[in-house]
Amino acid sequence: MSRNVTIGAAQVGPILREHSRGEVVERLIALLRAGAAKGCDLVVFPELTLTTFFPRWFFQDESEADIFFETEMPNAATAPLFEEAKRLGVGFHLGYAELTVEDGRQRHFNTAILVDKTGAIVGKYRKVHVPGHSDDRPSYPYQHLEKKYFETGNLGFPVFRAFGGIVGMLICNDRRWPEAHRSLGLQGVEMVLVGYNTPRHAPATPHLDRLSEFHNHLSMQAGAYQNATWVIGVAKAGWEEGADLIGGSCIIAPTGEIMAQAVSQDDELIAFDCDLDLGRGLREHLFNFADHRQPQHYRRLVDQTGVILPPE
Ligand code: ING
Repeated sequence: MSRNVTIGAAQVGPILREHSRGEVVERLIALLRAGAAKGCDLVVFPELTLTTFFPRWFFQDESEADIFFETEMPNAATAPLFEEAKRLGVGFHLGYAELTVEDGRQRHFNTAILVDKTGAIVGKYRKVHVPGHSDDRPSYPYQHLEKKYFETGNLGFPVFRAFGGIVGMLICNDRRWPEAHRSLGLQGVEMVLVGYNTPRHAPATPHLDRLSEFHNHLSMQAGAYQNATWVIGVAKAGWEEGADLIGGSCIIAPTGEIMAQAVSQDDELIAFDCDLDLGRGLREHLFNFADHRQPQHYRRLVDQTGVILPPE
């Protein structure tokens, strides 16, 4: 009997600085309901879904940025989302800025959680590949100060048994790094959930702007195919506080094919009924690690060529 999970990718349009958490949660609840109406078991929201992408601004005093963080989850603002999800019997993935105390000190993470159909948090991931810069670059039309506001995630690349399969999470820049997908793939992941906020124009690499959508899908389709897993990529999209964020939210099969894709730059729910056993077939044949990798030979080759030459 196949193991099907109907997944909704809930793309979110621009969130402005003036939008309250309550206003945003109302939009998320509308998307959750749209997913329930399409029979979704799980609805995936983007990275940093509760606020505007605040790392585009330089705050001299980092505590000024703390207003964009959540100190508890759920909390008063997000409780309605958890309650509605439980009432509808739909799970969800939520990206948000996490401010917590660990090892006796304040910690700031770019975080994503997995919530099951009972409203319980069953998984958490903290972004490992924190891009951008920490210094003020006022000459840029908008900045990318994630390195100033977030620490490197300290939870590794965990997978979770949920929704009848094995689920992993990545956040935005993580999706560009093969090791991130591979770390989940080597644990047998069957669904990778990835929220992202990606500006079309990257001030540091303007020559790549024309490829922003291509690189977005290339990264996730490769991750899906080479690890025989479903990948659900969900954007915060549209013209947000002077930055043009790409959309292109999509549901990608383990074959690497895009099975559903958003067509707007705004709030939009796309859904697909995902057969988790599709990946199992690829892992048993095409990507049978034990059969085709033969560690004793591979290890020798890597040892022979294992020297990583320093840049010139
Ligand atoms: N955003 C971007 C991303 O990796 C970026 C950062 C933009 C990298 C453009 C390269 C080019 O999609 C986040 N939030 O990681």
